[in-house]
Amino acid sequence: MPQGSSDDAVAYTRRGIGFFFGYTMSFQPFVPTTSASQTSLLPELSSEQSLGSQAWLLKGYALPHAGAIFEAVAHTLAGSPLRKMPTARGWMSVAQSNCGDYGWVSDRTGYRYATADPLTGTPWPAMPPELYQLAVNAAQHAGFGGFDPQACLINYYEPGSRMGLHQDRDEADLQAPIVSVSLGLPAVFQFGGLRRTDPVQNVGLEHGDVLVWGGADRLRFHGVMTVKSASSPLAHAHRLNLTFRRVT
Ligand code: MD3
Ligand code: FE
Repeated sequence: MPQGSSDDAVAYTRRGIGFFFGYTMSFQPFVPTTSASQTSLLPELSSEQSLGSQAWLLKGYALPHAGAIFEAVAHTLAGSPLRKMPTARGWMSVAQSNCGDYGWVSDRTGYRYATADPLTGTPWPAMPPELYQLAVNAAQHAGFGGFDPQACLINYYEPGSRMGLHQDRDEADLQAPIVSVSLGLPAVFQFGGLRRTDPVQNVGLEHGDVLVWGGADRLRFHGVMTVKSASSPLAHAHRLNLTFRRVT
């Protein structure tokens, strides 16, 4: 058994179960309705916005697939439940899990990718083909042909959850694209520069939005401001974000 894992497993389990049931109750299938705050309900109205030379916001790109994504994610969470991971100094604010050949994990000793879930001791659930294909297609759409993701990190934000400014640099190829899919409650994404102190651009992320970035923009600092329990016209109580990565 890896060092420190018995304590962590208890915490994982206590928190994991609550989050898992929270998840099943709050992501029911829904029928979108038009509203002023939701600008991209129609797939044919999805648009691309350039955030950097190799960073793209594909507004509404995942909307036609939202139901299938929720189903696929619920399926993988049945094998590896959501849990708040320990960090060197406390706990992640966001509940997380993974699917695919590798999963991002944090514990008291640091961050890394692992082929097995420390909570279950078994490999992460396979990446569902519809999630894999969505990520490959979105990458292609943004100019990154041949993307072959190995990891899908599932980030689950309850109101009050946030993700502080950080860089993603645990992967072998720091030019390879990352694809992120946002569903549920809206959030304000912070898109910074290559230094922590560089000014940040605030970008609203809504249900169905997809971000793709790589190359020169890959090491930009970024974060997610505290998610609000929105007066969202959609019946979502949480925010779900999926990030697809090449790890090795
Ligand atoms: C732009 N997740 O899991 S995804 C993460 O919404 C993470 O849960 C956030 O940051 C979330 O590591 C943001 C969008 C994103 C991720 C990484 C980037 C955009 C990025 C790295 C560089 C530039
Ligand atoms: Fe990140």
